[in-house]
Amino acid sequence: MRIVVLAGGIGGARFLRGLKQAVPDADVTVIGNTGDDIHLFGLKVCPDLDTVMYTLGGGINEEQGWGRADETFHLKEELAAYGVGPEWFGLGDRDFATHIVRTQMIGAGYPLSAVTEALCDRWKPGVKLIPMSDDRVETHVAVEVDGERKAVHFQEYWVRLRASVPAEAIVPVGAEQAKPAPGVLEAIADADVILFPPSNPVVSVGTILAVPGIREAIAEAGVPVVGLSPIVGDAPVRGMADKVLAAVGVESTAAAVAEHYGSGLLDGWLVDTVDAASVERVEAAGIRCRAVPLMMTDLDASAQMAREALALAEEVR
Ligand code: GDP
Ligand code: FO1
Ligand code: CA
Repeated sequence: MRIVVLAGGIGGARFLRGLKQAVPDADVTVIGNTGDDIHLFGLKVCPDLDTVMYTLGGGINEEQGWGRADETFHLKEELAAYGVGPEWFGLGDRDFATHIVRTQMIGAGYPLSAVTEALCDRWKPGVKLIPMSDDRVETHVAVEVDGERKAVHFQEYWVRLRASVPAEAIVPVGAEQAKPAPGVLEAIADADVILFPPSNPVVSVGTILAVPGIREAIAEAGVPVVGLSPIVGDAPVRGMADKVLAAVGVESTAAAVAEHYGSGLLDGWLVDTVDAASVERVEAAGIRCRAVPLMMTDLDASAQMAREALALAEEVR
């Protein structure tokens, strides 16, 4: 079975780990969000690609959900001693090596997709991980700080400002000009099923869908497209999805997120059992819906979610 998954960071990575346990023989292609990417200290950092790679490859900091296990921060401390920041972004020593290798290869002329493949040669995530695009796309957030409206990088909004200022607009800068990376459209066209994990619908899956051609390819693939809600009990399980959903005019409920994707894209949608009352509303929007446990408390729970998603895909096929 060929499965394509559009993934952000933590939500996508944890779901993928469950999917691999549920269907170990499946051929899984992950289209990763690169809108969170940031250039720091002359290095290119790809948080969502790395979160998927480290999580599936066994190198992730499990408690945090991002960054490396067993990490130290000597390099960051030394940079700070020179007065070189930003100090608000926590890059660890082990993680730095990934960004150095990536930046060196890009400097040598390799596209991000080839670099990602090379990094995955070490981590062996057991999936084919492809960035959504080799072209630079950077999510910016329009915020108002001290009465002044300005655009900040998504990482600055989330990590430095902790999403504490109202987000007024989300702009995936560069997306309109970006091309899907090699293999993205081919994987979608060859897929037996396409899954949206419980990733952020705006700044993860939304950014991937903003790359011209990807949304169209999914809609035209002619195979079941099934998503899992990242919103449980009218709130994100973690992160700032409620804030960025508000910025695009979508309420923070499992049903509203399904409607936001729409029946032109989604065939099936899973909501958590606490949101069972919203099943009717989602089905009224033309999307088959089931309520099942959606908390990824451990690997078995994530695997069961993956099985439910694949079962719903068979129902709508
Ligand atoms: P990020 O890039 O690290 O923010 O990760 P993603 O975009 O892949 O996923 C973020 C989303 O995952 C957030 O909106 C969370 O609400 C959602 N999420 C995290 N853990 C869980 C979980 O256990 N269950 C569900 N249903 N959603 C989750
Ligand atoms: N998240 C934080 O909350 N604080 C950090 O200092 C931080 C550093 C960081 C470094 C590398 C990396 O791959 C991820 C990192 N993250 C950090 C997570 C990242 O900002 C977010 O998980 C996603 O980009 C949000 O979608
Ligand atoms: Ca992300």
